[in-house]
Amino acid sequence: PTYNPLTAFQQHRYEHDEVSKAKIAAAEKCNNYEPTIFSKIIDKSIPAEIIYEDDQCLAFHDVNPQAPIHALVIPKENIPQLSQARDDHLVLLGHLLITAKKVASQLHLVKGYRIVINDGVEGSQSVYHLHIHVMGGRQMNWPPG
Ligand code: TR5
Repeated sequence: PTYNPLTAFQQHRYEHDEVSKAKIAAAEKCNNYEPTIFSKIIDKSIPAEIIYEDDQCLAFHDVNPQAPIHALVIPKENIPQLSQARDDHLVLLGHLLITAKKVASQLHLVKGYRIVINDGVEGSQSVYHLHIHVMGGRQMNWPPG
């Protein structure tokens, strides 16, 4: 049987929800490590407002910001989602987090900020290339929706 990320109940609930359908389709694709839009941002075939780049990662402004400052930090290696990261990604994952805090500092988020990683369908992940959200410039609410 093929891997189904949803229970039958959730599948039914989501049946008429186009957004959820798209998320499910994306979640299924991620198992094939298919390149996403972020691969095109990495190879510069699609433009992005780049904040920081090195040999391992890239940081850029989110195209649909959910806060006055909303940046993304992504590895150049295509790891589809956090739950698919391996033990040997330890140093890379640390590098992404350190980069996220440097980006926050570079963007003057001196009063604090929110770091988010969405994973999978129930985590509302929509792009299956691992990314860290760096959000700030307003009071963030808790708990997140
Ligand atoms: O929902 P998750 O956690 O997967 O977050 C994906 C994020 O990627 C969202 O916040 C989107 O707004 C963002 N996104 C999607 C696209 C995109 C982008 N950020 C910058 N540039 C983008 N391009 C060119 N194309 C996208 N489809």
